[in-house]
Amino acid sequence: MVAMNRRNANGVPASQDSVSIHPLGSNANVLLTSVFGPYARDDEYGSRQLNPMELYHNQVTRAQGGFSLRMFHRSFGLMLLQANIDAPCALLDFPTLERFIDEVRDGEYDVIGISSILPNVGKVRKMCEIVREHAPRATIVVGGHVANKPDLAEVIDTDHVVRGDGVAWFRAFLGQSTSAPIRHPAAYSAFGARTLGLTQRDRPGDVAAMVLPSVGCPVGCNFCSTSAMFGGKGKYTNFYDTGDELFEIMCGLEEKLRVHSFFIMDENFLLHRQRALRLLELMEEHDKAWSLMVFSSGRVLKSYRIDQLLGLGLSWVWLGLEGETTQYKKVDGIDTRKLVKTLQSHGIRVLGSTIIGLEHHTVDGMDRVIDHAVHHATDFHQFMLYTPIPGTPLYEQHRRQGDLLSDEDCPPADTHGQSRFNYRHRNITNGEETGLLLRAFERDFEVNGPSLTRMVRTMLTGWKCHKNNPDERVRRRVRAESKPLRTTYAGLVWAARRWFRHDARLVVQLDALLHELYLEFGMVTRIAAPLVGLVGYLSLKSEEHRLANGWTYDPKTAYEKNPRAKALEVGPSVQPAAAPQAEWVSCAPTPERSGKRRVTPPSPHGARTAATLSGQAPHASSMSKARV
Ligand code: B12
Ligand code: SF4
Repeated sequence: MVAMNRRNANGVPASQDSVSIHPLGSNANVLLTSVFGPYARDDEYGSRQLNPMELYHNQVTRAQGGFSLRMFHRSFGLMLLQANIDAPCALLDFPTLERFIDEVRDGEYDVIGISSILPNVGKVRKMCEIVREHAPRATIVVGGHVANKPDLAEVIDTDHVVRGDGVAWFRAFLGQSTSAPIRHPAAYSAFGARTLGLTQRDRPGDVAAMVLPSVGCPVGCNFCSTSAMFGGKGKYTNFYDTGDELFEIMCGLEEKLRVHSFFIMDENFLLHRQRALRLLELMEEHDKAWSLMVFSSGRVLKSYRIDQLLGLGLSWVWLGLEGETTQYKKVDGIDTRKLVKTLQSHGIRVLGSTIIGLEHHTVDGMDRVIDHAVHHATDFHQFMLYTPIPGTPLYEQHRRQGDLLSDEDCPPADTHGQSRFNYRHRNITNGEETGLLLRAFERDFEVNGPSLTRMVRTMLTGWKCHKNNPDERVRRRVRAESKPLRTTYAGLVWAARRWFRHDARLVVQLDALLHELYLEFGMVTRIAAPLVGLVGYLSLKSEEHRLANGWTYDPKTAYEKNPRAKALEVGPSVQPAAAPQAEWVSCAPTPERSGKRRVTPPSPHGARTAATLSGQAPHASSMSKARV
């Protein structure tokens, strides 16, 4: 147990809202870490087999067996923090418990920052205990979504809990300028991609770069923890205010990582219309045929013309469908099925997201809810339980109603949206939600087949529609994206056709798709599909066998030091001479860039301006600005 006003060995007060500069300032030796694994198994610290460190297999393709899309994503929040810390700073991502203990014991750290979401609070508790035991002088800082847990300071032993943006907080804590431009980490969006039992080699050019324009979302849906975390309705934090800044960052990433596609990690990227349209202008001006993958709400998406979306290179969108007859304005009055169809007709792959267990849902009515979702025939479909997460208006509502379950009755480790309710639902009362959720995934797979073949169908449609688009940029992008349709993807459809040979309905669908691919791409595809397909099919058989035997997939540990931390290895005397390293890119004009591109000077009203509280309390959530 720790009171919020405790002081650690360095004399730094524990506080949530204010912080004085660390005594060592930007000479403090910092470790940033995510929570420890292994993840995809049940254990005493809160790992759950049902909650692997994967996006698709966790909550999208989880019922698709060997066809499930498996991949990992780095802890981008931590990477962003490291890129913006001038002090010596090491980043440990996905450690094992043993590796974490070694690092804490041997690393002589002054500050240890732990990032976590709520379900992993048990791991944070254990990690804090380890730090107190092996590095008692270190200051512990805990951030990320776990910070919204109301009683966090009572259940873990930490010096600081940081809610909201950690960049501004850390800069102030280490005595750095809080108004400097935000450096952007140079990171791929995913690694270890695997399907049908085949793990893709992570080659530059095959993977998208991660882009972090903003955090938070001003729409403020009642259940949304990312919106709540950064201020809720009307609020968000921009790291890059303008299309010019973002374009500069993306050019830097393109050059550094040799990518042409970008995963935009922004909860509602297109909502920032001026920024998005300026980005489009710059892409046209500089002839960039980039592909963009974004999250967007339906209403915002509909506010753009299709030529604007195509011009922006929109190739994949995560769209909140939420459900029929919901209260959410973002889908109000929108025919979401029609919207999905329109997007797909232009080759834009859609990941639809549906909530199971809304207030009015009942056990008897659930088939209708599921059918409504499944009939969208999105390329991917996420189903999630309606879950009140601390910090959200929905949580507050249930707290007032008094129907939340205690941590004993529903441990945080099981409150991840794929297992059970953490409150007493009005109509679904006997734990039926677990089965209802699974039924949704299974029904979607049964009716629409594997997501990967759906994606192939959408891409083929896009190819046919835009291979001769008058805009050369659109043509170039569609051609580049469609290349694998001729071989790898055709093989994938062949393998699926063979796998489902006893399922008359899917056979018809897959035969038609294969036939269309042959017609479009001719002999090469007719030869490649069965060859690639057979390899895929055999590998799929082994994968299904492995899965049946309980095989799970976990990310490898990553460990990176910034230049000053590297210099510490050689000895403190060389510290100031540490070579500038570029694991990040910046939109600050540099001599070699400023001549090439038009760069808007950083806006005086940006997130960075909000951060000029210099040296004093970066109450993280106060960084968000009401703009919408
Ligand atoms: C990428 C991602 C993942 C990756 C995880 C990658 C990883 N290495 O951790 C994958 C796909 C594996 C994943 C899995 C899950 N995720 Co997830 N995920 C995200 C996602 C989409 C993006 C995170 C991100 O990079 N954001 C961008 C960065 C810049 O923002 P940030 O992480 O919030 O970091 C900022 C601050 O939080 C803060 N900060 C962060 N860490 C620290 C540390 C310190 C010391 C300090 C001071 C500050 C600080 O500063 C950062 C800069 O401003 C978010 C949604 C979102 N848009 O944020 C959900 C989200 C974090 N995930 C969530 C959930 C629930 C899960 C799952 C349980 C799956 C599920 N059922 O949904 C699993 C859990 C897996 C596990 N076993 O732990 C929830 C968390 C809810 C909560 N309140 O705890 C979120 C918010 C989505 C949501 N709205 O439901 N996820
Ligand atoms: S639109 Fe999406 S990101 Fe924005 S608040 Fe609603 S659920 Fe969250």
